[in-house]
Order: sequence, then C-alpha cells, then structure tokens
Amino acid sequence: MVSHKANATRKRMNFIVMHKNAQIIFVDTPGIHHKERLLNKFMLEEAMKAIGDCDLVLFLASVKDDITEYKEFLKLNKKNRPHIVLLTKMDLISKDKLLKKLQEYHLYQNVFLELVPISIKKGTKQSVLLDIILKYLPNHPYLYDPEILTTENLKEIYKEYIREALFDNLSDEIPYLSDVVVDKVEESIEIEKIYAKIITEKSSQKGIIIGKNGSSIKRIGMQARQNIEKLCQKKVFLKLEVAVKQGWSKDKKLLTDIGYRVKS
Ligand SMILES: Nc1nc2c(ncn2[C@@H]2O[C@H](COP(=O)(O)OP(=O)(O)O)[C@@H](O)[C@H]2O)c(=O)[nH]1
Ligand SMILES: [Mg+2]
Repeated sequence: MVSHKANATRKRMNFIVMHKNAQIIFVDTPGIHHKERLLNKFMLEEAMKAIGDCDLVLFLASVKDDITEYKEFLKLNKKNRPHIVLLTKMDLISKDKLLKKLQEYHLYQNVFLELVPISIKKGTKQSVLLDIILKYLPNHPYLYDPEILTTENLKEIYKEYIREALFDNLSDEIPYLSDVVVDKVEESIEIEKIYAKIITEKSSQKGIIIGKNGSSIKRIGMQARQNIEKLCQKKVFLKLEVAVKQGWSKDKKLLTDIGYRVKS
C-alpha cells in the first residue's frame, strides 16, 4: 500500500523478491509512533516484532524527516539489529541540503551498516539497492517457493487495495477512523467476486464515505476494483458495504475481528 498520507500501514506484510538467486523477504511495517489508541499500540507492536525477527532492518528516513525519528528508532532497537539507513526522497531537496542531512546521520556511522540516499521518483535503481541488501543477508535455504510473491492471503491483499482507495479518495481524518474487512472471496476462471465491509466509527462518517447519491463509495470501489483487476488479470466484481462500529480502534475484540490481534 502506498499513500501520500502518513501512517497508513497498520499491519506487517511479507513481500518476496528474488534477486540474483537470493530470496529476500521484505517485511513492510507501520512506522514507529507512540499514540494512545489501542490500534496505534498494535501498530507499534507490529514494527517492534518485525525488528525482532529480521536479519536486517532498513530504516527509511525521508530527507524531510527530523533525525530525532532515527534516534527514537535506535532507542527501540534494543538488541542492536543491524540496520541500513535509507535516506529517501532525495529528489525533494537541493544537493547542499542533502549533504547537510547526510552529515547529520554520519554522526552515527558506527551504529549503522550503511547510509544510502535514494529516490524512487528519480534515479535509484532497484538492483543497486538489492545488491547492498544482499551483502548483509545470511546464507540460508529458500524459505518459500521462488514463484511466490507474498505470504499474505488474498483477503489481506484485497483489503489493502481497498484501504489504499479510502486513503486516496477521502480527505482528513476519515481514513484513519476507518478500516476494511474482506468477508468473502469467490474465485472462478473468468471473475473474482469480492465482498467487503468498510468499518467506521460514526454514522456521520458513514454518510461521507457513501457520499451524495453514493458518488464517493463508487469512486473508492472503482479505484480498488481496477487495481485488483491489474493484479488478478481478470474481471473483478467488488461489493462494498459500510458498517458503523463505534470505538472499533480502541476495542480489543473488535480489533481482533478486523484482523489486528492485540497482545496486551
Ligand atoms: N518525491 C518523492 N516521493 C516519494 C519517494 N518515495 C516515495 N514517495 C512518496 O511518498 C509517499 C509515501 O509513500 P509510502 O510508500 O506510502 O511510505 P510509507 O508511509 O513510509 O509507507 C507516497 O506518496 C510516495 O509516492 C521519492 O523518492 N521521492
Ligand atoms: Mg507503507
């Protein structure tokens, strides 16, 4: 899931990349933030679990971020997991400013393995980045069939496409107050039928998600459907409903139902 709004990722997700005979399992995580809601605590736990489990951490720091976020990560990285700092979005600032940023992070050169400025919008080649990552991964037999792209199930993937459409099409707070549950997927050769529910806190929010004469939910559904069709390479039927579940983001049972199993 990609979004220009921050904090959209809520759960760890595994994506597998084969590179030069190596199998790299990327674990995408929520960012590291401390917030009160139980959902946000779950998100922080997810990031911490990923750091605990992996061979290598990629810490993505935007050139626009303050270095205090990196310091916060170092504090949380108690077991000193080896990490690379990727200084992202370098296209957004001048060379001078980039140099200054690099110098700030350089104070920690004994702590990180490498500091790599990158830009997905301009220039950085994936293979260069993958080569750097490979240097630090242990030798191990493949964990998964080399054909597999993800360990996530279809419902999880479709959920993320629908959430992405929520973040893209709704302004302000609504995407943060909402989530998605995929109830049912019916697969056939010609068509993928997906039945999903958008969960939100209040009936006023439900009204906004649906929009005038259903215009908003139609746009959300269309975007999600088109992206899922690209993935599946076949026709998709997507049925979206909206349900009000007050307090879902603070309630352990409701969070579990939505797919976020909170430990504490
Ligand atoms: N200008 C610029 N934008 C980027 C770059 N990489 C990512 N973005 C944008 O940053 C936003 C956040 O990306 P996302 O992958 O959702 O980041 P996350 O919040 O850390 O998961 C999206 O709008 C991306 O298009 C980059 O190298 N340059
Ligand atoms: Mg993300």
